[in-house]
Amino acid sequence: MSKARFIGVFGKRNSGKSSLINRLSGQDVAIVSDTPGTTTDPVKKRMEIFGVGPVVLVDTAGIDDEGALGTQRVAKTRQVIAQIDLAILIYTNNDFGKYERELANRFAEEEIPFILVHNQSDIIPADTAVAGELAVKYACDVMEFSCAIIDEDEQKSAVEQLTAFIVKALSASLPGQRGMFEGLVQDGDEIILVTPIDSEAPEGRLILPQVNAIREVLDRGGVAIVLQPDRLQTYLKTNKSKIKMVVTDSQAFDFVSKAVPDEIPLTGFSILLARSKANFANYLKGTPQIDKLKDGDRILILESCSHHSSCDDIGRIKIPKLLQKRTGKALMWDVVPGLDEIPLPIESYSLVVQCGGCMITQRQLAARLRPAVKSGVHVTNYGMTLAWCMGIYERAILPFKDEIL
Ligand SMILES: Nc1nc2c(ncn2[C@@H]2O[C@H](COP(=O)(O)OP(=O)(O)O)[C@@H](O)[C@H]2O)c(=O)[nH]1
Ligand SMILES: [Mg+2]
Repeated sequence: MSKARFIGVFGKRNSGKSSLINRLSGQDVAIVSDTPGTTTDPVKKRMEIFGVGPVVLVDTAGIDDEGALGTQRVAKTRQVIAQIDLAILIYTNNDFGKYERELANRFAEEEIPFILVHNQSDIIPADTAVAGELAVKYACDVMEFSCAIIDEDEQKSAVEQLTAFIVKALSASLPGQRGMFEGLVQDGDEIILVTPIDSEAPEGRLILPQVNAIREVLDRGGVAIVLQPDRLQTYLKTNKSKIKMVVTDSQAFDFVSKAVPDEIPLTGFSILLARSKANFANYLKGTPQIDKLKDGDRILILESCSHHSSCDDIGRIKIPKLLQKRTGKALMWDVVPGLDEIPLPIESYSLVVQCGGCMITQRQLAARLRPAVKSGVHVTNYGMTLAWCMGIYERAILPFKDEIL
């Protein structure tokens, strides 16, 4: 999962979006010009903000473009909004009109925190009454800014003020991903991590969920015992009483579940990973619905990284095959990569299967599934679907049964 937080910079053409991004990042990354609509593609600038970590500033040039067809503009706005953790909305000339109000309402609707910036205040200063009203109406920070200040100290303090608002808004917003082992490992606990080194294992290294699991067990003061399936039985024979939990690769679940006595909690890396991200409670509700699918039901598969061919295989081939086999029903499929438009109204689907989401942020994941969750369409994800179809789900979620709504 990408750890960076995304900040979208919105405002009418020539309001100073690119200039503000340059000021914030201290570099000339965005093209600044007097000709409206100069930047047509969203420009992304990565930077570090102390207290937040890596952020990506997204220049949303073009989404106020009256030349573009209305529907295109809306789609583009929707795509940007789906990606961001925070919005900065620029207005000038004390004019908070239809365009600004619509955006502010969208942010509120999508639960995206935002900051209002009155830019070009060197030309027309912000009317404090207007700013105050906006601050109350939208319960957000409003600040006066100018990208044209020449005095370095003044510029620095304005940027510091804006940065402070960003830090405040981001730390109050949706919490970041929680740990895979949150609430599961305490000081001194021994956790067995079963990691088969088979033909599917990459050459010379462990895969990321395994590496993260080891690191997190250590961070939590636990003891990580990493072994291959064939070592498990022998190890358990002498150390059983000390083991707090066993985590295994799903592929080895069958074998491992026979070796691990019922009194020791057993789960899978992919389940822990799903638990660490948005929507786990919804997945817990949605996954068992797989067995209620009927002939002709339509399944939506959301593949968040359109370029990752191994995930692609899971979404396009493995999951449909397994679901078909498990249910024995004639199902229909729509596979949607990236942030592409979903072809049918969300209510047309009986189940939404989201990929693991390792390439997107927590908020992007939550935003992607929000329409389904809001409409009461059942949702699950790749790892939990695999577990269900392999018949290992019940035992694998047992350690989290209290988290089921
Ligand atoms: N005087 C003044 N000019 C500004 C300010 N911010 C931006 N500009 C100028 O306004 C024009 C448009 O700015 P730009 O950042 O390209 O706007 P964008 O279309 O929203 O990205 C450029 O000529 C900038 O130099 C400001 O605070 N004060
Ligand atoms: Mg621009």
